[in-house]
Amino acid sequence: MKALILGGAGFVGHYLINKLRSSGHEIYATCLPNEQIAEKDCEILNLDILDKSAVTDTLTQIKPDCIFHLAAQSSVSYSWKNPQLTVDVNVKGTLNVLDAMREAGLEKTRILLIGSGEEYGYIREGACPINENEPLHPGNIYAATKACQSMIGSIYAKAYGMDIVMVRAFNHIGPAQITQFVVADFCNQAAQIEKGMKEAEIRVGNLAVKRDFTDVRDIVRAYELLAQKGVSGKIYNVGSGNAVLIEDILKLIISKSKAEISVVVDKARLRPADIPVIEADISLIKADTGWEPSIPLEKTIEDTLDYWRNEI
Ligand code: A2R
Repeated sequence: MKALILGGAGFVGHYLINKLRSSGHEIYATCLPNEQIAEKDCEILNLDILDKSAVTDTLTQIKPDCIFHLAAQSSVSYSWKNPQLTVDVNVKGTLNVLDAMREAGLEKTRILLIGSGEEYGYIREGACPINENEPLHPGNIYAATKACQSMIGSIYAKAYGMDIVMVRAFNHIGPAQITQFVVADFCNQAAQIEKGMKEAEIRVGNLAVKRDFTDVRDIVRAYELLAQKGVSGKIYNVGSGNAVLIEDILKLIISKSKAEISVVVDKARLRPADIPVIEADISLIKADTGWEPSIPLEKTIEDTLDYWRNEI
């Protein structure tokens, strides 16, 4: 398969390139002009998805068999600071990609639109683990843009017969994730404390929420399977199916650390609004592809801590 990864320089892009390469696929990956993709054995192109004619040119030139659309403004906290850019990239950018596919005659090419478990937002009581048919009540700007992306994907699949598979990925974690995300942030702080580079306290935001964490290496395996076996027009949750308190994750990180660490609440890390629990029902992806997560949380935390120990 000739695979095109849009947004290949990001956290997931790195793992997806490696996964698809190990499966023997031919890979093209795009990144913004100011970004770099370290992987060899794949064709790298510069592309800003806000430049629609450039997207059309890229698709016409490559004619991929499958597109993985990862390009996004992917941070919830940054979406509060820059809602305009978040809407531009995540909504207009996705429309550019879908319209460019039509212009390039690629309606029958499969595309995975990567959305988020955040789309469900304020989940009604008793709805967790949440399945794909639940109504969406996004609670932040990022979530609203991803909900919009999945709605546009459903509309284009129906209206134009396009081969679109939509994904709602719940929190994914692992080595090399940037520290805007909670687990990477805590592991980075713990590693700095171990090296005596910082006072022995981890600064935290809201610890009382529960999220559904999956190792990024399991996530990209799910994307490959969805590219092969997902049903066009369907939306799939990708997650662990098991929500964990952020506080328990922090305790796990501290228990794996070699230093004595205390915890301090930092008001700057609290968000304007937080959803209390998000947990995925993953029965649909299991039924259609056979996928389920295989890497335990403890192993992901150990690997992420090791990554930061080597990195700093
Ligand atoms: O924001 P940057 O400079 O880190 O670049 C991100 C890139 N990106 C774009 N690519 C093309 N055209 C744009 N206008 C544009 N704006 C941003 O997409 C970044 O390199 C990549 C997305 O990667 P990450 O931010 O690391 O997200 P991650 O964790 O790999 O998630 C992949 C997908 C995203 O759609 C998430 O919203 C979803 O999975 O959870």
